[in-house]
Amino acid sequence: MLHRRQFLQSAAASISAAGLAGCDPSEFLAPPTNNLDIQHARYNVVPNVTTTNMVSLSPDAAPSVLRARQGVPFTATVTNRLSDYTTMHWHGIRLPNEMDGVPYLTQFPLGKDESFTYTFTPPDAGTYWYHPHCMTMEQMALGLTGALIVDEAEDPGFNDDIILNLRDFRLGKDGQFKELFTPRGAARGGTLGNVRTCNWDQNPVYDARTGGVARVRVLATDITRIYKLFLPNTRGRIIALDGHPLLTPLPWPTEQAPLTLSPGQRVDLAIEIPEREGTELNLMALIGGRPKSLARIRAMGRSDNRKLEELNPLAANNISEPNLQSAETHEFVFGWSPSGDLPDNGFCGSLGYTFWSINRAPWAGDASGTGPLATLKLGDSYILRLRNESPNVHPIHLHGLTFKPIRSNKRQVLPNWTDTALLLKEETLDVALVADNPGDWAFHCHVIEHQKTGLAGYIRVA
Ligand SMILES: [Cu+2]
Repeated sequence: MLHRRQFLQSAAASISAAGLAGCDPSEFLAPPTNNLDIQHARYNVVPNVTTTNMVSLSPDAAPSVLRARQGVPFTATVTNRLSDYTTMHWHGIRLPNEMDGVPYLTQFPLGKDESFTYTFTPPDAGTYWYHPHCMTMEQMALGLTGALIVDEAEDPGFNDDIILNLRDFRLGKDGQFKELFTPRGAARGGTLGNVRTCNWDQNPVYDARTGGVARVRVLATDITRIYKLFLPNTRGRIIALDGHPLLTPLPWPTEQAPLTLSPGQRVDLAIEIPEREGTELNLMALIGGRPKSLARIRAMGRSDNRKLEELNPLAANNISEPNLQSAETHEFVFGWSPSGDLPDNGFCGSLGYTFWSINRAPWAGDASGTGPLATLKLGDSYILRLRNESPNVHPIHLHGLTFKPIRSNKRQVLPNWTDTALLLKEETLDVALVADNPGDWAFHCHVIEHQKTGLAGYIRVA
């Protein structure tokens, strides 16, 4: 094995050799490895008060935005500096099963000071995110939810690329965390936070080129809240949902008809920045029926005089179209479970009780406990019939595969590719996919208290 110094010397030698050849030395360096240390952090979420005991990738900042490029290998070495176990999951990315970060299903959880190197080549460009998949109720609630941006192979030509990671925290008057979950919350819609943030700040402002066209990526990484979003007095269009360019257009959201973004979902917006420097646009949400500003975008600099119409549409990601004629249907019933104690079956934490089930069986959440809910044949098309028997809504997330809603008994659905579909009360939603990625893929509600109290399972593709 090379020692670090020898490695540096040999790297320097190759750079100087490349330099002699008259080439750009940076072309000869391997893509950077992301070294991600999961650790405790302190941060002023509320001005002048330091919230301690947060979880991030650095001691004093929100989880960093990670960037990958479509079709180029991405590597991240994750080291656990916490005393609890953990893993990292890459939400929405179609990757090899062993890189999916689901404890026991795809890997063993990482103990203190243990590392795991995740490496995959993202096939799809767009807005994705990362979060732990072990001790999720604690580590996500304490802050560890970050953006993973997969840049298009060709630059789509925006003036700015603004990332708005939305989430709440449950803080007391002293700025410290209150109890993160409650049986009452878990049995209903989940336990809501009380401090709304964007990138861990309250109603922050970001600058964008005056008169330019900005790409604004909004990520709902909260563990509970379903956002109802709109941008008043803003000229824009929705260009992608859950990572993928739209196949069917979505209307521009308004206060009367806001865009619903449930936990796990992302939306990409193209926005015209006003022509007058200093003008602010607001990303708003209806919270308890009232409009609240979550983030602001301010026009700065000399005008670029651009219009939305100048933009080329984003290039489609290459996703196989399911054959609905040959597709077999599998039904999944999301409902209650007899309330009871759920034994902790591993190192990834249990809330200690169960309220929910898929196909009548509760599952411990982060860890595999029962057999697959369904086994799909590699390469075949399927319809997954998601049937909600409960009076609550559930954002249903499937790992490793991309699907599209095709019909519902409750509403007209728009067939856009996704990894997370919000299932309404008493809705039966059919989604279609090609089972083209082999492995055991976690399938669960993204209201984390639901996931951790029974609403989780996995689907096998073989
Ligand atoms: Cu749920």
